[in-house]
Amino acid sequence: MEKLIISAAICGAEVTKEQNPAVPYTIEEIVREAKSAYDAGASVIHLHVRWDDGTPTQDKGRFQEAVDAIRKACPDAIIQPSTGGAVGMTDLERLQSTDITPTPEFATLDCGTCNFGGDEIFINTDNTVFNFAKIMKERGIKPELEVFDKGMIDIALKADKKGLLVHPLHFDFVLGVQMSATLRDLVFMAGSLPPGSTWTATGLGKNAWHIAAATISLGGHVRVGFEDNLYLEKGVLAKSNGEMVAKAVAIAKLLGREIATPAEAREILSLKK
Ligand code: KMH
Ligand code: ZN
Repeated sequence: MEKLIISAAICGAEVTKEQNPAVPYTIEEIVREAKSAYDAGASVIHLHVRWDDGTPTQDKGRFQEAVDAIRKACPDAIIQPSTGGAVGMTDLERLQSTDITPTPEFATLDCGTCNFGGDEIFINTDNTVFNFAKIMKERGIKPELEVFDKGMIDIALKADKKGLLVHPLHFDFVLGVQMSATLRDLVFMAGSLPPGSTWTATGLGKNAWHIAAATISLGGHVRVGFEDNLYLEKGVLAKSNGEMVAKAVAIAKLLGREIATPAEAREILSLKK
């Protein structure tokens, strides 16, 4: 089986220090969390940034500062800025994270509108998806196609039909937000991809660890981190993203799956660098 790429979603836009004091806001805290994940075996750092008071932002300068600082601490890590940002941000605001120097090799592309709980809606119309895909293709950025249900795979395939994506495609299944996170769901999503695609899966909250274990067994790649889950196990808050990456590494070891280095992850994902 292909080596396992572990992505660490270290910060997110929604989780707070009130929920887990280790959630990073400042640049120093973001670097601390990126390094803990990288040292534990993560090759991809999925990045959101915050102002020092925790407010989510897609500010280009803040992203530049965070990426430069992470790069110093984790020289070969694959840094994947979010273009999702936070609910309610405009498309232009969100795209700022792709406009830093050097141009990111990888970034997320959210492939549809999603119910985020309560009255929160994360809006990604077809035109938003196509426009983000076009800009990322022009800039030479590989999109990680974030899909929160099967319909979003279909929207990504519409973008592909328009020639807006470069093969092989890479997907991230975000399960447990608007779609449930059973093993049947996971197998259905993995079976719905075009041949040759690679995929990562993320289980939100209490879904994190059964989705990680099943994904490792199925040959997919795994995302863990504070953005998706704050607990190492039921009732035990994770002290760092590194602790969660270490748990994913331990599960992989039990199941006989080796961990990809950043260089190997770049090969598997066909990243340009
Ligand atoms: N924070 C969510 C609204 C992504 O990073 O691309 C969007 C999100 C997806 O987290
Ligand atoms: Zn994100």
